[in-house]
Amino acid sequence: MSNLGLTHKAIILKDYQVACESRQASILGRREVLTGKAKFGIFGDGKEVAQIAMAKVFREGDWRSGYYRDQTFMLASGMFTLEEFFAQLYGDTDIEANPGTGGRLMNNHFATRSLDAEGKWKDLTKQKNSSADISPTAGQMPRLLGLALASKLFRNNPGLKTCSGFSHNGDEVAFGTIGDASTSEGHFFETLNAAGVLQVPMAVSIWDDGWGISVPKKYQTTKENISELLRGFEQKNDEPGFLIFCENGWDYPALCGMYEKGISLCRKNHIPVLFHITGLTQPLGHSTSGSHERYKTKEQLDREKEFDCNIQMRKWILENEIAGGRDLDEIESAAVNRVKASRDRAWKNFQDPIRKERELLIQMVRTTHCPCKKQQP
Ligand SMILES: Cc1ncc(C[n+]2csc(CCOP(=O)(O)OP(=O)(O)O)c2C)c(N)n1
Repeated sequence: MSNLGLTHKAIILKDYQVACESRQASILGRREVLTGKAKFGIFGDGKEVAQIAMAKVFREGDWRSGYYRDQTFMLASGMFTLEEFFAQLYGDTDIEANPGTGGRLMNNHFATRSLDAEGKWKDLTKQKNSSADISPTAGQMPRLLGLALASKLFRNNPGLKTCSGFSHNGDEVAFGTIGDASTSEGHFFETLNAAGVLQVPMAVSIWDDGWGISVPKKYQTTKENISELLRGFEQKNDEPGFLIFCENGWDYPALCGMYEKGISLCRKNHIPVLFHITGLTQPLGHSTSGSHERYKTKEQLDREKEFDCNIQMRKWILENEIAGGRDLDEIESAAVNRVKASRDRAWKNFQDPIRKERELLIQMVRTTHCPCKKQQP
């Protein structure tokens, strides 16, 4: 059991609330796309609990370099709001509403702002940071290495000691995330090897749901087990290498304990860490462009329903008598309402400028003399 507040009922229930809100955001987000209000959706459903555990050890000054499944991590770490979730889904170009992308990136591509309105560096040690996601899978990996190397340089290079606003003695960890299929890319292996050689504070989480769109792991990963393949990178007998952890993606207390242990060693000793999170699911399938019922068997779909991380977390709370079924029902229905309200606010904000522009245009047409006006209804 970890020290990360798991004895406190309020913290556990708050975590469950975030998991439920994030799931509802995915469900409603998919609906927004399928009803034509947004163009494309790819979400973080099925990966909520592990990301909540990871967010507990993510500090001000740390960096994320990840991919489109990380919405729960972004919400739980406070780098992103539910309103921003919908604003980015709609492609809102208003940077107040959508500060992460300003509508210039694909949905669920996350970023925080490192510069202020005047273009000057903010104090990055006082905020949580995310570099901007890019769409080629595994493209986030080389940048992750660079972010981790920066910490090492800030710790070891005397010339950088006077440079303020970027690092506290290199105590910052670079957190990376990647899907299991994308670990087949060259960038992934090159980054891991370089991090092992350089011994940098890089923490990679692999969200393993067993699929790369419709391609199962057996066609993608030797032995169908990426952490087993990477055992050669593991630190042994004080030789430089990686710490490797493997945990089920639905085991909330174990995940919290694992991240606490792994990140404290990574931060203090600059040892790269790999977290292989297995047994994750995709309740809504890969993206709004497909339907996983077409390529997964009934047995697979049933297993995914049973081992859905949010359902397993609910079960754990009940079994450990942390809260009753009615309390959890209330959290779940409040999550539905909160997400709907956030969607409505984001939609209104997105529509308002369009509405105003349209009204202005109508007014202009009405007040301008137009020869064909009479023929118009
Ligand atoms: C370099 C590259 N090749 C192909 C794609 C198309 N693509 C987008 S997501 C994806 C599958 C990724 O699967 P995985 O890494 O397991 O992540 P998951 O979506 O399952 O979390 C593919 C092939 C891409 N975006 N970039």
